[in-house]
Amino acid sequence: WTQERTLVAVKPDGVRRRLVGDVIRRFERRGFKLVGMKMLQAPESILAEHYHDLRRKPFYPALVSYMSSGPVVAMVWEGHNVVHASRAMIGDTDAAEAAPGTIRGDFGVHISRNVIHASDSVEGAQREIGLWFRSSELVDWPDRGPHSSVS
Ligand code: YYY
Ligand code: MG
Repeated sequence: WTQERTLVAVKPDGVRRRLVGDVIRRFERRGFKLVGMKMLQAPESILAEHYHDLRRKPFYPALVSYMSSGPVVAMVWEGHNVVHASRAMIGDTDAAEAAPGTIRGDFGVHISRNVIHASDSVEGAQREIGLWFRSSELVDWPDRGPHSSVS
């Protein structure tokens, strides 16, 4: 049982559409452990670093302005295989391709309004967690008892 952590963020459209609770519920139901969470108006410095690899894409300016259009809810989830599992839970980037039952398949309306972010690799997750959270904002609470995903 290798424990991983990943960065999940409900994007401004997801916050406006009151989807934060549904997202949290899905991750909790899956047995993942919430170890960090905050709401913030994402500064452009964080967004520029977060989407650094996409900076030359034609959609980049629109992406940064969308991500700045309202608050995001950033979370760190921990658990076995959580990086891969959370990508499966959120579904394809393009809502038109995302399977029903995934977050984007259920709520996404367009590739550019796809409700949620999740890191796409263990290395990417480490980088993104360090970008969005100070280590003092992450809580390593003991996970024992009947609701623990791994007891
Ligand atoms: O990791 P993921 O969010 O699924 O997709 P990325 O390829 O990393 O793109 C990040 C982000 O950029 C995507 O969630 C929406 C936006 N975007 C877009 O607006 N138009 C595209 N053609 C591709 C991506
Ligand atoms: Mg990505």
